[in-house]
Amino acid sequence: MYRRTLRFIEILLLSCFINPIRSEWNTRDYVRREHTLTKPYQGSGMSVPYWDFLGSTIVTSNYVRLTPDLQSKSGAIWNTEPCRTRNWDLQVEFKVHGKGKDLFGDGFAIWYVKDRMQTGPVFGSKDHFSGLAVILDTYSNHNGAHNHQHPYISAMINNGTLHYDHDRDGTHTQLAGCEAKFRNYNHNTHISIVYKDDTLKVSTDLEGKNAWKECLIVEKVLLPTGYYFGISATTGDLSDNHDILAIKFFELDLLDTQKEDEDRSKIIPSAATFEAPREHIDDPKPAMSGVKTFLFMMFVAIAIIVVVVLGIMWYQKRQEQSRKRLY
Ligand SMILES: *[C@@H]1O[C@H](CO)[C@@H](O)[C@H](O)[C@H]1NC(C)=O
Ligand SMILES: [Ca+2]
Repeated sequence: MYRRTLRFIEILLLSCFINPIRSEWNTRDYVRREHTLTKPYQGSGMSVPYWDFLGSTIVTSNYVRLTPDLQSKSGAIWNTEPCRTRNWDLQVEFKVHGKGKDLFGDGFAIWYVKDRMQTGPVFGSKDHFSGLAVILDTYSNHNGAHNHQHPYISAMINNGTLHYDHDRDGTHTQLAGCEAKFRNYNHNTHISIVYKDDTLKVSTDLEGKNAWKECLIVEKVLLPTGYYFGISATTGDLSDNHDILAIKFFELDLLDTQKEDEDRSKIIPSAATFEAPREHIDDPKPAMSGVKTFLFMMFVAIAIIVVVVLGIMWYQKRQEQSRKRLY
């Protein structure tokens, strides 16, 4: 009771001060059971309604583990029902954890794609996919520095022609991304993928504060209806437990500008801001070194002193002259 009261107050405070709050409390949105995975996972018998499993995936009463914290594992879960909804919010509660302090990997990917149940090299799933991938990459494969840190979350749209380049952590095909430290928390972590009005928005709740933090937002993203949701993970030389605790799918209202009977099933995945495979651009030069910064600050300080001293001298001289004029 005490906890519930506390939580109510917390929600009240959060809804006053933090925007946007987790849409879990947005009762207008409609949960679709056929794209949702919640405890208890198993129905009658061993099967999990609406979800199929691949590879190293195991189901316990508390989590669905895509990979254990062991080398060279690969697992996935795939929704059995195609998504017929135009505007949606897919929220995934997950936990990535392992013994590795500095070395861990590789990460996992949340899919909305044409072909389900395909194994492959992109976090355990098929390359040259058709649709959307939201990639939670824990390991930097790139030799030399990125201009961002890992773990890193990125979004990629593919019409089947693009290759995900692991050696560059997909930075050359991504739409957008953000750094996100989502490993080894005691509490569970959440990610929300909202596709609404042809805008893709990815947010995270990693602090356990029940508030979404925006990771990336991309406009003019076209995705068809009729694709499948899935989540896949891999480990290689490095490993982690990749656990999924819940998947919740919310159907969002149609906008006034959207027609109910519009056929969206033939759309080819695309994004207006899409950057086609581009030449490798060197990372920007590191900022000034400590010594350089010190010298620069000293130069600035000396310049200021000189200006001030000259100013005082000029002022005194002017005072003297005006005094002379008075007499
Ligand atoms: C698929 O994407 C590539 C890369 O952006 C683009 O060049 C090509 O025209 C697209 N194909 C179709 C059929 O949209
Ligand atoms: Ca990587």
